Amino acid sequence: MLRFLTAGESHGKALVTIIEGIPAGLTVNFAAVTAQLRRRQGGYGRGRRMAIESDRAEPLSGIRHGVTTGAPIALLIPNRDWDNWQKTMYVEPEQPAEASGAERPPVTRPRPGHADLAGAVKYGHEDLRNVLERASARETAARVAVGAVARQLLQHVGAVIVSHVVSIGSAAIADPLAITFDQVRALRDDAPLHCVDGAFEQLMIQEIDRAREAGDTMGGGFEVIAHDVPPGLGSYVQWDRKLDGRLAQAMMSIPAIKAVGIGRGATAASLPGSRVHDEILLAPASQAAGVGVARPTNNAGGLEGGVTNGQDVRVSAYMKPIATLMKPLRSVDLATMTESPAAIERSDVCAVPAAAVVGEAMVAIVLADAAIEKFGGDSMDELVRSWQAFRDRTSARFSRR
Ligand code: EPS
Repeated sequence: MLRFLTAGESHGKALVTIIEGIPAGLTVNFAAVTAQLRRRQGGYGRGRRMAIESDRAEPLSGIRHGVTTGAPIALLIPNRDWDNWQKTMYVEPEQPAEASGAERPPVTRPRPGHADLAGAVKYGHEDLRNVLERASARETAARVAVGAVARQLLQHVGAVIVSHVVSIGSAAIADPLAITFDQVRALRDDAPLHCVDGAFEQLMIQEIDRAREAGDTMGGGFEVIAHDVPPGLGSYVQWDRKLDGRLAQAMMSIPAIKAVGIGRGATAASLPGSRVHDEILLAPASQAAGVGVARPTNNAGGLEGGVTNGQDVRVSAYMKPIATLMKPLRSVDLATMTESPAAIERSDVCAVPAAAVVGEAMVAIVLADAAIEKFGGDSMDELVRSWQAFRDRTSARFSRR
C-alpha cells in the first residue's frame, strides 16, 4: 500500500526518495522532517562526516500548499560533502572542468564485514567504491525522511514511536522490557546515547572510547516502541501479511543489523510458557475503551499471530560493529591478489544511536503501511473516519459486561 524507493551514493550529489501511497490531505510538517533527520545525525561515536552534513529534505512533488495530493512524493536530500568528492564521483563520461574536490585512487582492499567483497564479486567491479558508495549507511537518511512522513500519518490514528539504546558492546541493560514508553519518551534528543539509564550510558560511552583508542569499532542494540498502535493491524491468514514478519524484514534491512526481536525476543525461547505468555484480564471499567482487556505483561511485544493486540509494539535490533576499522583487519588487495590490510575510509566508531532513529523510521513505515491497508481510503479523511468507526465498534464490543 505504502512503498518507497531510494537512490543516491554516499558521496554523490544527493539522496532521492519517491514515496507512493500516502493518501491525499495529509498536512506535512517539514520542520518535523528536518528534526528527525537531525536526530539521525547525532549520537556519541559518530565520525567527522556528520560535522559536514546538515540534512534537509527538499520536497519536489506530491505536496501542494503543504498538503499531500495523493501523487507520489519525491524528496531530495543534498549531500554537502559532494563538493569534496566531485572529481571522484562525477557522473559524466569525462571529469567536468568545474568539478571540485579530490581525485581518489580506486579502492581495492575490501573491508571484512562491509559489502565491498560480495558486491565486487556480484557486479564485477574493479573499484570497490562502486559498491561501498551505495552500500553506505548514508542511504538511511532517505529512509528517515520517509519515516518522518509516515509518522505524521500515524499521528492521525494516535500512534507515537520512540526508541532507546539498550546495549553498546558488553554494556547491556538487563531487562529492556521493564523500561516503559513514558521513560523513553522523556529522553532528551541530545542524550549522548539515548539510553534511559544514566549510569549505563557512562559505561556505554567508555566502551566506545576504548574502541576508538584501539582503532576499533563497537556495535550494540536498540529497541523501538510504538505506543497507542491501533489493534488489528497485520494478519495471521498468510505468511507475508504477518506484521511481525514485515517488521523483522524492515529492521533487518537496516545496514549492519544482524538480529531482530519482537517483545521478549530470543530470550522467550529459554523460558517456560507460563513466564512468557501475557495473561488476559478484564480491564477496570475506567479503562474499558479500546480492547477492554488488560495485559499485566507485554512479552509478546504487542503482536500475537502477526496482528497488533493494542499493547505497545516493541521491536529490538542488534547491530554489528562498523566494518571500517582504523586499525584494519587482514584482507586481500584485489588488484594484485596479495594479502594486504583492509582499506581505511573515514567512518564512525559506533552508530547505534543513529541506527535506532532509522529503526523508528522503518517501524513507522511498516505501521503506516498496515494502517493504510486496514483503514484504506484515498484521503486522510476517509482513513481517519474508517479508523474511528473501527475503534468505536471495538470498544462497544469489548465493553459488554
Ligand atoms: C559510512 C561511512 C561514513 C559515515 C556514513 C556511513 O561516511 P564517510 O565515509 O563519508 O565519512 O559517516 O554515514 C553517513 C554519511 C550518514 O549520513 O549516516 C559507511 O561506510 O557506511
